[in-house]
Amino acid sequence: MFRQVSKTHAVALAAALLILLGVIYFYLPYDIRLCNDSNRAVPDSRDVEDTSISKIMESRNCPKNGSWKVGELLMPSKITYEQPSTQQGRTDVNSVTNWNAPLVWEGTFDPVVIDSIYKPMDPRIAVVVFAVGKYTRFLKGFLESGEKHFLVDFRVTYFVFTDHKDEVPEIALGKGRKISVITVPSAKRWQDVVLGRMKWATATIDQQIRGEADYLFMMDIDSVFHGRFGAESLSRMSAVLHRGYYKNTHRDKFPYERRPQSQACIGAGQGDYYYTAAVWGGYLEDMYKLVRYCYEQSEIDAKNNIEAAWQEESHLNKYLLYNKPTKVLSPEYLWSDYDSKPDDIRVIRISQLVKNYAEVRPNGGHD
Ligand code: UD2
Repeated sequence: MFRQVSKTHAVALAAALLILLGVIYFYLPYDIRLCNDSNRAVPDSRDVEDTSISKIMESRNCPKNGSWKVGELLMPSKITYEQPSTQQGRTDVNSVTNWNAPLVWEGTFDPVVIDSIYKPMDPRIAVVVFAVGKYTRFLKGFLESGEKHFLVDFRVTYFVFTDHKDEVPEIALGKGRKISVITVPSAKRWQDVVLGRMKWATATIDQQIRGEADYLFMMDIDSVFHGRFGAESLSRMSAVLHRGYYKNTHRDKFPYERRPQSQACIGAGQGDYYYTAAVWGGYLEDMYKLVRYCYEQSEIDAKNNIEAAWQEESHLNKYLLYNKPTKVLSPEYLWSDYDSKPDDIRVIRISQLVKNYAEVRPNGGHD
């Protein structure tokens, strides 16, 4: 009898213990369950979307079955870098927007810190450039200088859209970097190339790039890199201040589209900054949404017999007024050989070339 009771008790006790262990396990912080590296905070995969970056990051040191939030700023231990200061920094320029996004200038970030955060993520970066008609002449300079300065040591694919496949030069590329050539038709008007970029990019992101990249940049081809254009430029949506309007220009003087008939219209008294359409980038899906938006809005305009003053740049500015960029890049991220360098531009990272518009464009003409 005694033996029977104790056996029943033992079974009940074991069951209770098991339940208790189960409860403790369930309520244990998720990072303790998955990862022994106490330097890392591993996000709770229960509220995390499964994205390609999170898949890449899973394969890093830590959890095999966890996932990571895109945009997290994880840093490996044992990196040495200068202590950041709350008192010292750039005082000649504003380095934060009024929606609290970083405004990136030389001196506002430590490349050692930035690289140690982003390089282990090993994101795939797509760069979409168009070289239609005579613009193929700019490919060599852009690509060669990109290999020296653009997200060096990152996986980069340059998607070159061109009507002259045979004019895409052979370039020595770094490890993990490639060129993918996409054929597009020639155009009679430069405006059609500029706007056509939105149409072709929308279709190609949808059909091809989506499976091959985590971040995407849209860039003008007639530019050359001169300095580091690194991971400090990466964010969900990064837009570059147009060099011509970044200081001392009242927003009512920005070259926004002003005609109410256009979808891109921005009224007086509105607007934050004037962004260039020559360099913009972000997470692939956010960029897809924006590129498609520019395409669709310009199509609506075309049906209404209107073309926005600065084509896709006008639609881009309209979108970014209501969907604020998560990083604003200073004009270091697109300067121009037309202008001399003012003191607040400490580094020219990429610069638009001087070109003979009448000679290089199919229908000639300046802006
Ligand atoms: C400005 C913007 C540009 C766009 C355009 C809209 C700057 C630095 N750039 O450029 O982003 O918003 O205005 O009007 O502010 N292209 C060709 N073949 C052509 C014509 C253009 O491939 O025949 C491509 C090429 O990649 C070029 C880009 O379109 O870099 C922009 O054209 P652009 O350089 O002629 O226009 P631009 O300098 O006025």
